[in-house]
Amino acid sequence: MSVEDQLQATVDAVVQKGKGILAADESSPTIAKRFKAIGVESTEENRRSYRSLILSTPRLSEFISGVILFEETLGQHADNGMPLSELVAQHGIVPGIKVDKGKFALANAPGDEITEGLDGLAQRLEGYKNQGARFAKWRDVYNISNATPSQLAIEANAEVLARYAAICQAQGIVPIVEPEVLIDGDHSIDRCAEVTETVLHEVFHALHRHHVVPEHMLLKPNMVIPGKAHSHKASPEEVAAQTIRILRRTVPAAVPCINFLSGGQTPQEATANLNAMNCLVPQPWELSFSYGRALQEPALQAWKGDATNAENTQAALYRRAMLNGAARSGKYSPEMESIGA
Ligand code: 5MM
Repeated sequence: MSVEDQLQATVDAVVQKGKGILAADESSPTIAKRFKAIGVESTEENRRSYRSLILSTPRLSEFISGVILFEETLGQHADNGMPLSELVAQHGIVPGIKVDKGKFALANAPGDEITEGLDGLAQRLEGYKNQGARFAKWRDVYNISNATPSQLAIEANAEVLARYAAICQAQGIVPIVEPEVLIDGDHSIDRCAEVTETVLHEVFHALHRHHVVPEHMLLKPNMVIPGKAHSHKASPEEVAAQTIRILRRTVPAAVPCINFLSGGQTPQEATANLNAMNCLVPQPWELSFSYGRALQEPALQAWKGDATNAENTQAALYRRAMLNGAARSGKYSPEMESIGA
């Protein structure tokens, strides 16, 4: 199969009506934080056992078409001895891999960060592909304050994101491009809109400069929402209107799907906001999810590191995936939250 055909086949498999992506690619410090909140030690075996449990959730593929894994997970095995990436693929879910190496302070830009991991990326991708990964993910972050993000940070991050995406496509790996404007702070929804618009403009200019094919990538942006500490809480309709306004100004119609991150919203908020967007007039792209916390939080709470909670853990994940599957076509309602809970 040609590289183009490989990319198209992966896009077709991941972008499906009523389905989205499960982000299970927490790096070691992040998963340690999530486990600490439920009183579980982050050992290699606990991480394997938790991920084996959620990835074996029966019928998960009804609402999940792709899963993003962390490098360690790609090399781990399920309880039945099968490599986790194989288990996922056997369930009809496409395995993907987080390939960035995390964020670091950006020199000469106080308060800004830059994501690293480009060195040796092409070689690493070859290995990940042999282990079953068909798409990749790279996350850039932007902190909002009076002075940040600086133009320097916006340009530097866009450049690495575009280089990453170009390298992925050359290897037949579909890149998920994730520029995340963080929810932390007391900024207004208008300020989030302004920063998100500037960031996305810069990202798509860089992608164009690096000849990234928009049909063969997925965008994973933040929604346009007020900062967590802001006095005003936006309704799903307001979030939907502001987010779509910014995306229509910045994202080419050729991009097949926009898979939002949840970014610290509660699971219910993330579902309601996605639903509100899918209630608006049809957009040029599909609007879906690639949630980490908003899909996994109830499952982690149900699990608490105890194998006897396995069934409830899988039920909690399945339920959240189902509600987001409904939000994918504007068919979710808050009343559905109490059904079967
Ligand atoms: C699941 O977490 C991913 C990896 O994050 P770290 O590098 O901080 O460990 C993260 O990129 C995630 O995929 C996105 O932030 C979306 O997850 P949320 O929880 O924001 O939906």
